[in-house]
Amino acid sequence: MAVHPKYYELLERQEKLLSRKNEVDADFYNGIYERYRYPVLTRDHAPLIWQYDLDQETNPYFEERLGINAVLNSGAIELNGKYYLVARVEGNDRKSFFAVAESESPVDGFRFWDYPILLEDTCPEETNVYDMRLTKHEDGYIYGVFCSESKDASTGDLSAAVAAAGIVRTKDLKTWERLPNLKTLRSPQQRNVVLHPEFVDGKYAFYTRPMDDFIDTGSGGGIGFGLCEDIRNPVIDEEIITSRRKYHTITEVKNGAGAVPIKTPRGWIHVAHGVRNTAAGLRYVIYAFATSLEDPSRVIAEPSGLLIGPRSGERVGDVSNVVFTNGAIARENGEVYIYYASSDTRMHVARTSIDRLVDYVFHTPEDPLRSVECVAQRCALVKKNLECLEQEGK
Ligand code: M1P
Repeated sequence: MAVHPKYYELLERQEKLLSRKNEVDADFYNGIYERYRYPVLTRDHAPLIWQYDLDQETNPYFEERLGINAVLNSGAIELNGKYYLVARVEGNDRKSFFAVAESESPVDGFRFWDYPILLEDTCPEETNVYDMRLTKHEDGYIYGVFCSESKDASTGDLSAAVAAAGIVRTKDLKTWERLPNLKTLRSPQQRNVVLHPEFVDGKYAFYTRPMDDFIDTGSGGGIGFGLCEDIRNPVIDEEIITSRRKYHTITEVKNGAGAVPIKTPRGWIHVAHGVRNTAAGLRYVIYAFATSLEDPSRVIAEPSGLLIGPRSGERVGDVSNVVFTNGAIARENGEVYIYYASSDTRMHVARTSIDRLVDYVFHTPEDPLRSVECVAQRCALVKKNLECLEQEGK
């Protein structure tokens, strides 16, 4: 066996990308967070050994054998001072899988480990897996909760599918134990399920997203919350709704939990996604809300509108006009990194802090839900500002 010389050429080119330093995008300001100029993971970050047969004899034209189409919705975690993204990698065959990318820095330098994660094959009907949320739970495990998708065999519709929440756990991101999929007795389908990091009333607590159907949430009123006694036999009987979908807002069509909630002195801060319909199709944005420390299902603050929307090149990709998050890292020093994918194609990072997020969530006005009241809200701000400027003599 001899390695094809083209491999070394491509490797050198990829190395330039992997070692590129990221920088804050100076063209963007909102005071709440900084955006970074370059994506942190793209399909071009995928190891060449995942895609090419390097052997010159069996691959004389050095053709891609198993291409990678996109790297998107990644869970995120800090462990022993390093940063890890468990990315959703989508092959050219449309199947997604999980792979760990590691870095010394939260904003650049992410490199995939040699092997993607090979999950235990415990669900013969499962066709696809994606969007893992990583929870460092107080029971000592790191849990990965993801969407486990199967064909809906009960109909003749070839596209019909069923979404459920798959669960794995690990201590080192290397060895993964698969647990049974979560059963929600009152909701036929589930996606965007997130495990809360602490026990609630001595039980495992999940944010859910009850759905009647694979795409439409139907009667599912928003982000749900339910308790489960035994994580090795995970069943949720009752789900209550925490962050509700609302008419003529960014969550009108659907919403879903995103990153694992971040604990702050004022409450749990959630970064989630909201979906509305437009003439150009569904538009996904990221929004935030807070729930009570005493009762993490009770919303105590919900600022109006979106926190992160797709911008410039982020707007275009496999599923355009989408930003989606399922991972954030809150560091001990108060910095927070929100990892988000744009247009189901690539991964980005935004930097903020606990203090700034708390200020944003608790001091941004709520959506009064009607134009006339929104204008009144804005006029009150203008009036205050004009008075402020007048006092300064400007
Ligand atoms: O294509 C946008 C997103 O669509 C789904 O989100 P939701 O369940 O809220 O519709 C997810 O499949 C997600 O992976 C995807 O990014």
